[in-house]
Amino acid sequence: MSALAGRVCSTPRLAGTRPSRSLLYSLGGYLLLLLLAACEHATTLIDPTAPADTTVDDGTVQKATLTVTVALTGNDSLLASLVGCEGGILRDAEVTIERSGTPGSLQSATTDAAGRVRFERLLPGTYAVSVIRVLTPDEVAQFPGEDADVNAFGGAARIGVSPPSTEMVVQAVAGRRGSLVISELSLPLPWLPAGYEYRYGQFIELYNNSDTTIYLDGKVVVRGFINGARGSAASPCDLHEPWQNDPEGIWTDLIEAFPGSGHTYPLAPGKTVVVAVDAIDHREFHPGLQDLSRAEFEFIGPADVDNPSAANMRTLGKEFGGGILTHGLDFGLVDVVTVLAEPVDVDSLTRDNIPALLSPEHWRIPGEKILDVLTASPTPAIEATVPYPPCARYVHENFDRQRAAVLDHKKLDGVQRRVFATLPDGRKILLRTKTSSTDFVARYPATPGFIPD
Ligand SMILES: [Ca+2]
Ligand SMILES: [Ca+2]
Repeated sequence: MSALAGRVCSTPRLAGTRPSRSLLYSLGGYLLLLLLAACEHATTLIDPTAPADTTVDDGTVQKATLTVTVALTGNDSLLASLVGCEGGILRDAEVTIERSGTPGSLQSATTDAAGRVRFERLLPGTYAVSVIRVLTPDEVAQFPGEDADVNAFGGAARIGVSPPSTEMVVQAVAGRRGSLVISELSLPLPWLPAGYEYRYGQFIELYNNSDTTIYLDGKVVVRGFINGARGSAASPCDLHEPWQNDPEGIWTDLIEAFPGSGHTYPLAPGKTVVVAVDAIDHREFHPGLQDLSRAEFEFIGPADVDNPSAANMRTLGKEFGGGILTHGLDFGLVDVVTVLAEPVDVDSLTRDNIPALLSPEHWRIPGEKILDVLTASPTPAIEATVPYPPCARYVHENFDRQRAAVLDHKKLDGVQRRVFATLPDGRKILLRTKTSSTDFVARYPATPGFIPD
């Protein structure tokens, strides 16, 4: 890897340091971010000259048609029949397709009465297909009591599309609203007048989306394995695919647990809790940041502020060393895999060494422990400037069907889970279909501690 990357990696990125502005600008913002993200774990660095897949329509490629039928089986089929979708077929579902390695190739359409949709004039290639039909509260009211937590049908698959036509069936399943969910993640990265980027204003907000009190004690907040989110010649997507696309769970080396002995930290239905990287008033550093001094919890690193009124999260995974993790967990710069899970005994988790990482040891959070997942990537406009294409999947579709392309760190906003319904007493039920692209939107400003309408 080039001397360029070496210089970037050796540039400290701590608040209070002032890396050369000319160096930063010469690289371009997101290229820099990518390199820094890679440097966090000293992942094999990326050849800046490697082209992204920029296949274009030059008039010589034979085009293909893709027909998608959305089907349901078993109890999910019975539920669908209660909302007008007879015969194991899902009508009025939004089907979205995206060609692998081609940012900006998203298309979507709605299924007809036969549960079918057709896309014309596609470039051949591998396509990610996702399906969602969000139910209305009136539709959910027709379900039996044990299925009152269903709020959508969704599904996903990948398929190779070739001329002249390809047909496929996507199985959709009922999505349930869950219990403790991620309601907001904010990853602001303002450039301060003093000449550096400030990254400690991050927070995650969780929400009790169920009807009963939840105890946070021991539950874990995890940064999933994201260093392989983008492919390059030195670190192709295939290399990390077995860990990224593991149907059994989500791999991580950064695991943070709530303190408490079992019943110390109750969270009532409809209530939020905020975990800040630093529980301080960040407006002191930039007016667009948030006052997180009343956050209930904070992450703690080796060179950190410690607000005594915010309980400290416990580090169960890799200890934070130096570099950019000096203030505790950091949710990421370019791509995001954030996982919420039941308490885990790290010593009993499945371990593995993931190749091409300086810190290869990772643990697997098993699927049955996972409560909620958010996967996200930059907005399409920013994605178009990132020279390294995202890999097909950041996690297996068992956990999240499609990432939300919403990240823009300069906007200082929050990636927020959408409201599905509001109960007569005002309590909000949030949308959870296990499809980040459906469930989350970016909103300015961030709203730590409350759910906006
Ligand atoms: Ca901290
Ligand atoms: Ca909020």
